Amino acid sequence: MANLGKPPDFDVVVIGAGFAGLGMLRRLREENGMSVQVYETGDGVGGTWYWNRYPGARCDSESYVYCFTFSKELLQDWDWSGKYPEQPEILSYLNHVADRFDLRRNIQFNTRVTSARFLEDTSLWEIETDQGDRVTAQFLITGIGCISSGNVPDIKGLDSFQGEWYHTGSWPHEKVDFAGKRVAVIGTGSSGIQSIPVIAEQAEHLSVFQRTPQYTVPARHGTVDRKFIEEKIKPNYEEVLEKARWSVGGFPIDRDERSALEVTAEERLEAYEAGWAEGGIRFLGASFKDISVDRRANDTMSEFIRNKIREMVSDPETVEKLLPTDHPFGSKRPLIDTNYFDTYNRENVELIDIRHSPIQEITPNGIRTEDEEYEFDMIVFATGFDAMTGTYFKMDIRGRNDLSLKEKWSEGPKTYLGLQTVGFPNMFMITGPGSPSVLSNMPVSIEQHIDWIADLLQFMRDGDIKSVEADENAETAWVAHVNEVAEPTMYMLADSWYLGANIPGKPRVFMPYVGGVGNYRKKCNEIADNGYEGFILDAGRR
Ligand code: N01
Repeated sequence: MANLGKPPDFDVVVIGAGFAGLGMLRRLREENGMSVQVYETGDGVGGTWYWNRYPGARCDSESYVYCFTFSKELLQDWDWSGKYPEQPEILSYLNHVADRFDLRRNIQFNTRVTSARFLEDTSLWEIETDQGDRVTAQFLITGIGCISSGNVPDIKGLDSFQGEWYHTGSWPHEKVDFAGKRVAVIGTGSSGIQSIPVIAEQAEHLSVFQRTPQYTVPARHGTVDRKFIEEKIKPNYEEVLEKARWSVGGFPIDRDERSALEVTAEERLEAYEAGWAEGGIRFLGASFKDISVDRRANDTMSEFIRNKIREMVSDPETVEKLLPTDHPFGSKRPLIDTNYFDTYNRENVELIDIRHSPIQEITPNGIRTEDEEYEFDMIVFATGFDAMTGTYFKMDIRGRNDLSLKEKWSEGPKTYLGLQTVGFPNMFMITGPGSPSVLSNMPVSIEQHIDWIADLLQFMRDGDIKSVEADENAETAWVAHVNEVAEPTMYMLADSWYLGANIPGKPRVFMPYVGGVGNYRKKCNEIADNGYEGFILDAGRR
């Protein structure tokens, strides 16, 4: 009761200084006039792009839409050099934003939030860090990323390995030298397929340990098309961005509104070939409308990609191992690569199928599978993340009645709009589970949440409202809706991290919202316009 009447140390504590944390800080400080403290584990800004420094790391969104949009000047001034932004350049961009908008003065680096507790008598949050901070704030906002808790599989013997080993998601800041080394890469998701071709060029020998063969589409990466940017994008930026905001995936592209099954086989092939030639999101996002919901339509695209693999890889045995046949295209995160399949034509690269001969243990000298023992100087784990919930559970977050978030979400995350969870008043999640988040171009979804949360905080301040909490019925209905829209899609037909399937023991629940960023934005706007329907706004506390 001692805190009653005492103002909090900050209006808002934000966790994380990636895209989400930086944007939230700027918006609340500059436009809402609030006091904000950001805590960040790393020694610099960047979030995902601070940690994921592995060779070949770049974003799958084309660079001109992978950015903040709050400043017209920033949009006009910043020039990306590549069609897809590369990790060092995204990190420079985020550092530029931090400097240009003077954000660092409210960020405490090298500081991990260890716990956050809701104090019911005052409706404040009390936040503790590993640096000994203990502060109070009216609001707690997480900008901790969706894929930020690295997963190093629990393989017997890792401690005994005498070489070097790394996880792609916490790559060293110093250069890792592959020259003359025998390298193993475990995992063929986005991080694996980006790093494998680059490591293959540098290492003496590379062995790729593949559990699930993947569909991947050429990125057609290269330098940015300046003429396109100067003539089509920069003069029309607002229009381009609006299109992205109201699209399905957060990209300003038009989907083919025909069914893959209503056109002739020749027309279909022509469309797939055109998309393949353009590459990346233009193959994935601009394709027929029913690829993600109709298995027969999907089969046409899946088979098209399998045929491309057959054409690109010369050794028939390797082709067989690489062909994805156990899940439809798009049921796992679609991948975009540069020279991935070509890499298997190199003399110094071999593919090891661990679906049929699983890894038994890591030995002092390498890796032993059921069939063979291999020697390595270096192991790279491209084995992904405990996505969407893992980073939340690393902190002890407790809401009303001392309820821990880990306990509340023990059967899978439950949220209202992916923004709040019942029992945790005044806490917001930027791109939390139950929002489009990882199924979209992230900055589009991040900025939508930033603006929506900041508008609500302003509404509360203007109306002298002290606390806000999602209503139980609204949350139950939203969780049911998230499941209902996911159910008929291809996403339910693979063991993916979207479903938590990559982490032993994790509940199998589809975590992001598949209804599209435009529909979702509309829903959030309507809820706000209706006086924040489904949220309990309380003027009484504090
Ligand atoms: O991780 P993943 P990621 N033994 O989970 C395998 C984003 N991202 O870091 O498929 C052996 O996708 C696992 O096998 P399987 C993007 O959203 C974006 O690559 O589960 N293998 C799989 O092959 C992405 O989806 C970008 O059977 C094991 C791989 O490791 C997300 O981050 C770039 C294993 C993990 O793939 C995660 O991507 C990078 C085990 N015990 C990342 N456990 C861009 O925008 C897992 N695997 C470009």
